[in-house]
Order: sequence, then structure tokens, then C-alpha cells
Amino acid sequence: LKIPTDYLFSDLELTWSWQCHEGYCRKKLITNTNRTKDKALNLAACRLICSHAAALWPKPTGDISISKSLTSVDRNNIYITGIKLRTATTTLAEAAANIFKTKLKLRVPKNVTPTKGTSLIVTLDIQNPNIDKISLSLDESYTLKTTWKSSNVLTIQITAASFFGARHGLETLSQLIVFNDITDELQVPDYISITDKPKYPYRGILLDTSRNFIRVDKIKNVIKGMAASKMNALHWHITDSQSFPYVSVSHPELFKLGAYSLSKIYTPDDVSGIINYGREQGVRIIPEFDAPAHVGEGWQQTDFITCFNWVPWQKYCSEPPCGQFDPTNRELYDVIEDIYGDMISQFHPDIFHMGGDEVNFNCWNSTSNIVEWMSKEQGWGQAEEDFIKLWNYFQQQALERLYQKAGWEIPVIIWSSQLTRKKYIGTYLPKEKYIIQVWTKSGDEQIAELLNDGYRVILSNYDVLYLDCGFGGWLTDGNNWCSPYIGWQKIYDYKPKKIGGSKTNQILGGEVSLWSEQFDSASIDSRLWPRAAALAEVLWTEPSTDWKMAEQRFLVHRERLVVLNIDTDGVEPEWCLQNEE
Ligand code: CP6
Repeated sequence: LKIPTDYLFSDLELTWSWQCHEGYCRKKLITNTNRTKDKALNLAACRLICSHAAALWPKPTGDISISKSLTSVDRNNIYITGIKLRTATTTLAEAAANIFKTKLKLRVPKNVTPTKGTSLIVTLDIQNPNIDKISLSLDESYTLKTTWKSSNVLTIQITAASFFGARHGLETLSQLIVFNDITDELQVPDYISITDKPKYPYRGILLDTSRNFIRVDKIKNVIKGMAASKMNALHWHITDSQSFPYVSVSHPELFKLGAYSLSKIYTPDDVSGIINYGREQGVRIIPEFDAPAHVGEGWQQTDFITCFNWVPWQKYCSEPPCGQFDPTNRELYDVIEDIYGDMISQFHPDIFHMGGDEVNFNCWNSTSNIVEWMSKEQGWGQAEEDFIKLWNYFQQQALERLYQKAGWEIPVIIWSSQLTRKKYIGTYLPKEKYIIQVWTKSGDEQIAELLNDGYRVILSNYDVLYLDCGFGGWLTDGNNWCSPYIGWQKIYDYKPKKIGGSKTNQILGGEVSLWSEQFDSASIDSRLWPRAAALAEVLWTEPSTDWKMAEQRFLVHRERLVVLNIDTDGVEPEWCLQNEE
């Protein structure tokens, strides 16, 4: 940044500095001449030595010890070592370069004497460098520790079980290296010792790209913010009844008919670009192929769906346009299998999302060939139990086809629904195979039900974790489910342990949901951030205190997102960031 010469401070002019006072950073006037004398701190540098947990976000769960003194780093002497080429960790070099926004020197010369300040050598020690996949049992822990090699060479050792843990360590380190624009120095605490690991293995964001198309660069930006907040699962709700932007290699006719336009599609290159970027950023992409409801556009020329665009939609589905697969159509399952195959071979997911939400029995009941099949082929009637059986018939075959294509019994996520209620779930959905994503109200009894029956769950209750609400309902009949706007404080104060009680270990984690009815690429950043970061800390740290205690750190983290080029929403006047209480 160049300040116009007319406005440059003379040495005697006053300027701001920050000083640590009883655990708070206080703004203080100094003269320009005093800048260096004072070891003047800008806000970022002050936060490091003064704020709670050095303003790290999410807050580490293990021991944190950070010195109150800083050392100034020689920008031309930062090295990173311990990277083994041709292993999973090759991407770590890219990850590190990305995190530090500078090319790190990969070879440490014999002589690393800095011209000024301190040379920094980051050493990575990864026990299993060949683990290149995130999974529910992944060890994401890391430790970070400084050692002075000589009076002007500081090493920072990061040890981790996996690349992903090491990456978290680098993210933490990046939050501990700040640029102090008052002294024009890069500064780092001269002693750091941190041990850290997440409380919950699944820390996610749901992104819907069917109601409105989201550009690939925007999706990558989401991943960037997730990585900075140590979230690890992007659940991609890639299709729904409104549009089919996914380019299925085996069935390209679906996007041709179903995309909003031929530019609003995700080609195999787009998809692999997102997946590769995610791998580097420590975020896995979990594809969802939602079925048997929430299908429509793209399928309208096939015999596979019923109720497409029927009116009044309220009778046949929960959102227009209606559309539901016809489970009695034998050929349907071949096509579903092909799509699973496309997704499995692109994503190589550790978990697959099969959707399964909001099935409307009246839709099936109003389709004569389905009712006839139920009665003639199966001897079923038209009661709720019978449609549950029909649904289960669909689900069993779809699951078989998925296993077929995956080549193993890949764990499956399914939305909570009538089928996942106590009355039916035990009969139809074995707890070893299914993870239930609960989206109903947070106080809902069905969470306890599921946990007591031994199911693993992912939490995404709509009353706390749905972020898509912009300005109220979008449906013309005044349906106002999208209200009120949920503030970050409510998300931060969400307590999975309270919900889980003694069964908390069956809660794998949670997701904030971005259903895209009311936003697109233009406003996705601000709809998501910084609120998603509140859930990030809930799931990583499981804080025992409420949002008030986290407010200042949260504001600091929001600034980090801004630096990452994320168009995050505002939270408070910047005055609150500069004046902590
Ligand atoms: N789309 C799909 C949606 C929703 C669901 N599934 C949804 C339901 C209720 C609210 C918000 C979103 N828009 N496919 C439910 C999981 Cl309040």
C-alpha cells in the first residue's frame, strides 16, 4: 500500500499503537519516533501476545502455551522441510505455500543466517505420509513446538499422524505469524507449544447447487474458508428438482435437459478441479445424489419420474417443481447405478450421501401404475406402511447398486424422514450401514431416538444450522419457513453434547446448510461467512463457554477470512474489533 506523500506522517506526528493491558489490547497514541522504541504493536501483533488463546480460531483443545514476546522474522529466510516428494505430502508444499501466501524454500541451506531478524525453519514430521484420504477415523491431531537453534534461527516443529493433521498445524501457525505494519515486520511468538485435535470428526457445510447455480470459483472459495476454519467436509447437494447441473458422463442427456443453461453446468474437469483443490485444502467433497424425491428437471423426458411439475404442488411435494422417482420401473435402477458409478469414480468418497428426504406418499398414491404394481405385484395396500415398503424397496435396490459401483459397503448418509423414525428404521435401515443426517428442530425427540437405537448422526437442525435464509420466504403463497435470520451467536451456543448426552460419541459432527433458493454466486460468501466459522469452533473445540467469550477471537477470525478474499458479512462495527472489553 502506497500512502500519498502528502499524507505521510512526519516523525513527530501521532499514530496508533496497541498495548496489552490485563489481557486486553488497548489502543494508544504514540509519536512516530516512538514506534520502534516502543516495540510498537499493531492490533494483529497485540492479539498474539495478549488475547485469549492468541486469538486462534478454532481454539485448540489441548495445551496452549504461547510467549508474550515476539520475534521478527526475516521474510527472505523462511524454510519448510520434511516434505517427502512423491507421497501424499507433495501437496503439503502447495498447501503451505498457499497458507503463507509466499513461496517457501524447500531446501534448507547449511547457512541460514538472516540479514535481519530471525530465520524460520518449519519442520514437518508426519507419521503416515501416505494417508491421502479423509475418513471418519482419520487422526487429525497435531502438535506445534518452537526450538531456538541459535540466537537468530527459530525452528517450528509440527508433528502429526497424517498430512491432514500437519495441514491443520500449518493453519494454526499461519494464525500465529502476523504482519505488523507499524514496525513493518513479520512477527511470531518466540515460544509456542500447542497440542490440538478436533472433538468431532465430521465438520461440514452443505452446498445446494440446484436451486441456483454456484460458480466453480465460488465453490473453491468456500473450500478455502473451510480450510482456514479447520472444517473438513463439503457436502455437495449437486442436483434437485429445479435443475440438474451435474454432467453425468454416462447420461449426458440429464444436464442437457436439466441445466439452467449450458454454461451453468459442472463438467468432469470442473468436478475434478474442485476435488483436487479440496484435497490440498484438507476438505473432502461428499456427493449427494438425492432420491427418490427431489428429482425433476433433466428427467422429464424419461419414464422414471412421476408428479413432475404437478399442480397444486403443495399436494405432491414440499417445493415446486414436484418430481419423484417411480420405484417400480426396473430400468430406473440401471441409470441410478450409472450415476453412482460416475460419482464414485470422480469423487472416490469415503461416505456417500443418498438423500432420501421429503418423500411425498400422495405423489406415489396418485400415480396409477405405481398403485397397481403395489397391489398386483406385492399385495400391498395404500396405507402409510405400504408406501414405506415401497420407499424401502427403492432404497434397498439403490443401495445395492451403490455398493456394486463402489466395490465395498461404503458408509451411507441419509436424511432424517418418516423412514428414519423409530417405528420403521430398525426394520429397514441397519445402523451399521446408515448415518442419519437430522435436519428437523434441535429439540426434536428423534435425535434421542436415533442415538438410543445406536445410530450415528450428523446434526444439521434447521432452527440453528440453516444459513440460507436471506429475507424470508421465497414461495409466493407466503410460506415463510425461512425466517428469522440465524445469528452467529445462536450457532456458537449450539451444544451437541447437550443433545447427545451419554451418547455423544455417536454424533459424528454437524453441517451448516446452504440451500440455494435465495442466493447464488453473487452473495454466497456473505450468506456463509463468518457464521459457518462459528460451527467450526463448536465442532472442533466444543467450547464450554458461550459466544460472549469468543466474540473478540471471532472478529479476528473474520478479518482472516477477509484477507483470504472472502466477501464475508459484517458482524459489528470495526470499533469493537479495535476496542475489546
Ligand atoms: N431441499 C431439500 C430443501 C430442504 C430439504 N431438502 C429444506 C427443508 C426445510 C427447510 C429448508 C430446506 N430446501 N432437498 C430438507 C432436508 Cl426449513
